[in-house]
Amino acid sequence: MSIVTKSIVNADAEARYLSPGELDRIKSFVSGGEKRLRIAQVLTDNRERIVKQAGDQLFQKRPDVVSPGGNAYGQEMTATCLRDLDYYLRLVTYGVVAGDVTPIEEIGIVGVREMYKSLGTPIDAVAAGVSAMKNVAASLLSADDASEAGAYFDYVAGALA
Ligand SMILES: CCC1=C(C)/C(=C/C2=NC(=C\c3[nH]c(/C=C4\NC(=O)[C@H](C)[C@H]4CC)c(C)c3CCC(=O)O)/C(CCC(=O)O)=C2C)NC1=O
Repeated sequence: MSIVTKSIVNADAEARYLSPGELDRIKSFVSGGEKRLRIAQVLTDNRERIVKQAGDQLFQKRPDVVSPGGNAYGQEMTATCLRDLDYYLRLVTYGVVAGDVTPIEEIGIVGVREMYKSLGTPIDAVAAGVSAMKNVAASLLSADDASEAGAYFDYVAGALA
């Protein structure tokens, strides 16, 4: 939920007008809108490159995951692993656009620890893959935009670490 929807739901629950504090937060959300959309556009346009390069970096750092016995061993499993990175990049774009980690949390974090455990997927390696995406994305963005986007990658990596 974006700050706009959230503020309206809260205010209406108390049948009141939006407070000055809520209006201030909405103002800063709206004025940052262009920047958030610009970042989401770059991440979306470069998704294949971000996922591919991050995957290469991850498999160099963690050759165990793509070695025999590793969870992402074999063409099909490696492709599924890269698909998961693509999922998280997509969720990061949702967070960037909403200016809020809630969509990321609800779609991709709740219950994920148990899920990866049952799949035998080393979750710390997924987190390392997300951090690698953060670095590749940063190379495509201005320092200021990279720092804004970085917060969402960090949120995911932190939640998976
Ligand atoms: C949008 C929210 C969402 C997420 C996050 C998600 C993840 C997800 N990853 C899965 C599998 C998987 N995920 C991986 C990923 C990896 N293995 C590794 O060693 C690497 C560290 C890592 C890549 C970075 C692999 C290899 C599988 C297949 C495991 C198997 O089938 O044994 C599965 C099991 C079903 C399937 O294969 O599709 C799910 C549900 N699905 C979703 O809908």
